[in-house]
Amino acid sequence: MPTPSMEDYIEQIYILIDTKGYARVSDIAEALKVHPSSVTKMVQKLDKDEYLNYEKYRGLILTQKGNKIGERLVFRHTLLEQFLEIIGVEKENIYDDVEGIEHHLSWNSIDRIGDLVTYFKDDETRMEKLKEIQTETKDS
Ligand SMILES: [Mn+2]
Repeated sequence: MPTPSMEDYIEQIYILIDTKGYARVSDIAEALKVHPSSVTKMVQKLDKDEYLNYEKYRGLILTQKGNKIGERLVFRHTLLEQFLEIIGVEKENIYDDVEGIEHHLSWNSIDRIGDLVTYFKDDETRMEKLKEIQTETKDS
């Protein structure tokens, strides 16, 4: 299993490749707000653990294993954003809160949160009922 830090890298690399077609060390450093030398170090570790293939002057590609995990990490992040939005968390807090909790939940918890998100998305009246409660408790 990748560590929380490895997960952050795999997630960002997956997003970069998905949106730009490639992930450069400098882009990863910028996305994660870390020094490029830290990226190089981590990328070498991820290469060793077979999440990606890295060649210094040719860039990097995710292996099948890295790609599969990247996809799940992005799914998890998006799901948790939806969850926090449903329970009424202020928009400005959502991204940072997800970054803070996403590595610390079991896949079991993620799946059950997924059920809850589905429950509210399936039926607009459920969402409205919850919103009523949120409005009542907002300033208490
Ligand atoms: Mn994330």
